[in-house]
Amino acid sequence: MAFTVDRVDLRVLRLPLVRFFETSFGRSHDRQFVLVTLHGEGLTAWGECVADAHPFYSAETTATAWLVLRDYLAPAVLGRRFEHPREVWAAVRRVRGHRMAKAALEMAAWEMHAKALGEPLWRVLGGTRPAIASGVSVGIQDSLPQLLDVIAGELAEGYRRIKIKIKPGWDVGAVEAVRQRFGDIPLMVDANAAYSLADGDHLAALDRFGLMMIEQPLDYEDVRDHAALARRVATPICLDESVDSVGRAEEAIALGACRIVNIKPGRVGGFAESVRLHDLCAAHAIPVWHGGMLESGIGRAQNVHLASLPNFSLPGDIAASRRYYRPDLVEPPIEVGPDGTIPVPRTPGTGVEVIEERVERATEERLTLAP
Ligand code: OSB
Ligand code: MG
Repeated sequence: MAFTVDRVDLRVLRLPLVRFFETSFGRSHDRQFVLVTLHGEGLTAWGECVADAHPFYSAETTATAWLVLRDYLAPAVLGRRFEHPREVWAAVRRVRGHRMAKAALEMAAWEMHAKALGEPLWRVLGGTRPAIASGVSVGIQDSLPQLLDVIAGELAEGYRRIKIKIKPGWDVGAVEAVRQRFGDIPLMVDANAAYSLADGDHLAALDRFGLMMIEQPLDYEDVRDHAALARRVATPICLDESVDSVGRAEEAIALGACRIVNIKPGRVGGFAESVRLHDLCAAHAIPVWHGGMLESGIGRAQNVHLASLPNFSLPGDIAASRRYYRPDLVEPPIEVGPDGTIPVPRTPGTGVEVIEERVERATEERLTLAP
């Protein structure tokens, strides 16, 4: 449904994590992010930018997202009438890159569109599943016994698959310990680009553990090297960081660099690009799953809707609010049932309410933009 954006609020929020989260690129104890609020048609819609305070996962940071949203993206949509949220991507096309900043704005526009229509977000995105299968991403721990304790807790919660973060020195031994203790659970690893092709033999040593996949073993630009690695390891390779656009995914698939793709709407520039990526993968029989960026309930609730599209056939990294933030910024919080699934809300919009007083408390900086 057509909508006009009358006002854009930008905020920088910081939330402490319930427990630290460590990947091959470092340990975090809190999450800083830009929150976009769109006002129009008497409605409020939200977009959480997944860029972090540091440029370790992506070149974008909260500071770059703030600048680009303030000076270029918000001005490109303010006061403009959109017939459909798909038009937002074209409206910001002149700005190169900055896909996470664009995504925050674009995803908010989809939420506004759904709310204006009185439809749940999944319906306007093309979702079909009534519930999504939930997995967890378990960070690098201080010791193997600690890793096993954390995983035991997650399995008791009902999660459908376990992903552990790996890096050189925390890989084969960790996987071996997990297999020994928990047997044949659905298990995968994520290296966040910590290896190079020279580590091919070492990564092939993971083959004997029957992992679902190895996520992003090599560097961001090394699509060709991933294709070479895929010929040396039996475990399927999944790409995360390398797939920053639909075009890059087309190349990766053509080269045989991946058999599975992780979709994060923030990484590719929003929902329209995510749906295109989802459809491209489906056309090539490449299953996808929904990644996570330690989102608050605002971003997490939107992710649940996208993950209900048909080719999201593997459990993703969308887990319960309480693993991350207590309290979360939304009510009701995102919860995982004993069967390891999250229901996809059937009420208009996202199905969650943003608790503005909690947003206010977490706000470090704010700015209101009007035409
Ligand atoms: O590589 O998937 C990743 C978190 C931050 C940055 C990158 C990644 C992750 C996760 C956490 O794995 C997923 C989540 O629980 O939100
Ligand atoms: Mg990843």
